[in-house]
Amino acid sequence: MNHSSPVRILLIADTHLGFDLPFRPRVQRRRRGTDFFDNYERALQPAFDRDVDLVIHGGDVFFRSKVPMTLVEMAMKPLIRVAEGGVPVYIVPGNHERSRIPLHLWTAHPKLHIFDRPKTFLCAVGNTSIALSGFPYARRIRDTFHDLIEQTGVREITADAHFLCVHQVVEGAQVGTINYTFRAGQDIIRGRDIPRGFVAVLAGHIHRGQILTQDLNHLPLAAPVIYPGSIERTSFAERHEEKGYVILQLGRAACPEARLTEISFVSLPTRPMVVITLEVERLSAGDVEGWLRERFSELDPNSVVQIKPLGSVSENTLQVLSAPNLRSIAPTSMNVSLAFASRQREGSKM
Ligand SMILES: [Mn+2]
Repeated sequence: MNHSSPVRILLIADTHLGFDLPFRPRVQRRRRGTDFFDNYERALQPAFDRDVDLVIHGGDVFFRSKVPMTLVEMAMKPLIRVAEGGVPVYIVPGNHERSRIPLHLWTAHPKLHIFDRPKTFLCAVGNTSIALSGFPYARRIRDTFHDLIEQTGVREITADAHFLCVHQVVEGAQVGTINYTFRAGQDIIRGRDIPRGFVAVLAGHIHRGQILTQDLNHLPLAAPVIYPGSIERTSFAERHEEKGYVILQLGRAACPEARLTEISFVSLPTRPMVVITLEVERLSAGDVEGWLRERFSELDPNSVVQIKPLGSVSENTLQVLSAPNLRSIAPTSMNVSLAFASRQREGSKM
């Protein structure tokens, strides 16, 4: 890219690699794990094509904190490819990395950078200098947020544009099918605590893509908080959400300071996710199977289906709903699971 081009940043987060991807599966069935890897590759395509200048991963690279080395290598490979192509990659360790990606390996490449502690990376794109400040996921951040920012050393660094990279909840963020809104809590950053001086806060952790521009009192934030969201649906609470990643464009036209000129959400393909409510008491055990077959036949064969029984389930019905039996009656292209109504708030698992 030449010097007058705007700076383009690819923001991806919550890739949850390893989700439904057992290396030694006990059961042969379609797995969703490949969907996550496919979208990971799709999201990084602009970086493979060198159509962006830098990549930021907002955290939760993996689906949990303990992962096999094979998976780490599978996750690294595309990022190394990006870095090898000359596009630097910056990773914020998320809660699933236990706030430290198991990745001594990952720092082996000079263009792969990890916020393994509060720090600020300086990066030059053409004649624009960009400072990326960040820190790994921190619990109980409400009272330590300012200190963590100070610890990044951001104040000692002069740049055309400063970004804050985090894996945290900011108040006002919404999740779930009921639009649950995060408000007060030890793990939630107050909107008014976002300091001036950043072009934007680039964030992972909230799986629904969204941009926050005001706090709970409708006062403008000092910088927009941009969540690209997860690249695939990690729970049924996300079933209505579009998935994707974000491309930011930073321009300097007629403006002494660089500012965002474009924020584009790019959608990624996802399989339909469907919840089937089974009113057990209205069907005899003998009818349940036929009723389910009928429901399955009405769905896109690539659906990811959850069956939610309502009412008390008899032993016979339970057998119909056993995992092997559900697999035998659903098309093999579907993923079918059973979930009993739970008291857990939808959307609470990130
Ligand atoms: Mn996550």
